[in-house]
Amino acid sequence: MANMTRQAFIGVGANLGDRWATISGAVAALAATPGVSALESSAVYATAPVGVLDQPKFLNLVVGIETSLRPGPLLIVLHALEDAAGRRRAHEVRWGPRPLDLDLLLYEGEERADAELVLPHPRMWERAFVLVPLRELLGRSARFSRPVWEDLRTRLALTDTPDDGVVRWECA
Ligand code: PH2
Ligand code: MG
Ligand code: MG
Repeated sequence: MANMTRQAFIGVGANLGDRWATISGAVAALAATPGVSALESSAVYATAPVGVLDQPKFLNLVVGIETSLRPGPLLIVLHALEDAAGRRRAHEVRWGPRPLDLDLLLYEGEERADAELVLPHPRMWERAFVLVPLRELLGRSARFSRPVWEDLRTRLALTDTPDDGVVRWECA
């Protein structure tokens, strides 16, 4: 059977606890998940909070993966990693603080909007904390040059992203 691996991009964010320890642990766990391979990461960015302004700064990055998991099972993996980082979804404020947020941004060849998942992510084009790392990763990695990403690359190149409040972060 033909190789059924699909590429996907995931937005990673954290603004509670030891943000870098949580993020690096979760990215390593994602890379080690059966059905996930070839993980590549953008740089890490310190970003001013969007939505709810009165909360700690976030660390954000974007990772690209290849996966044999369909979007639904991949989403279950992402939620399990958020839970393992101590996230208590039922108790939190929308756009409020969280120890870990893993958002499925784009999944190769997939457009959908249902109760479970909306793809592409409906707010990604308004968010410099997504666009800046995504543009940086795509600009540097040859892996994500499949024709399916051509429109994405073009749109990223044409989109003027005000990137105030999004600063490269050097891990200690
Ligand atoms: N996530 C949110 C709300 N606001 N702001 C920044 N800077 N980074 C985020 O990841 C973020 C946010 C909800 O998921
Ligand atoms: Mg989010
Ligand atoms: Mg989320």
